[in-house]
Amino acid sequence: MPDTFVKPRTRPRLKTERPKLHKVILVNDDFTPREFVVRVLKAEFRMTADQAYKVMITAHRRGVCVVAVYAKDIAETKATRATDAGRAAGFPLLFTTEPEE
Ligand code: TYC
Repeated sequence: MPDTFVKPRTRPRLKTERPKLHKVILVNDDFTPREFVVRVLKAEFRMTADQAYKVMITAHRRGVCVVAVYAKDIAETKATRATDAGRAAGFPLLFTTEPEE
């Protein structure tokens, strides 16, 4: 066999890795009004007023709160849009993403 020959894989892969989901995380700050955070959560993440309030107040008290999980590109798009909504209104509101374990 010439040494450039690559032996084809004969055994099927045992595991098909599912793409990881990514968390969207809301980060607290001292400047963005609570009502504004709630409004962005409702608009961008389709939350009820009740759900949005609970996420906002958790981030306010603990520093961060997981908002939702999505496929990577969707998580990043939503985090960017939500962060941009804050910036457009002059607030330092921040949403980040990170892969789930
Ligand atoms: N801490 C802000 C305030 O007291 C409210 C707030 C909550 C801001 C959560 C950001 O992610 C946040 N006005």
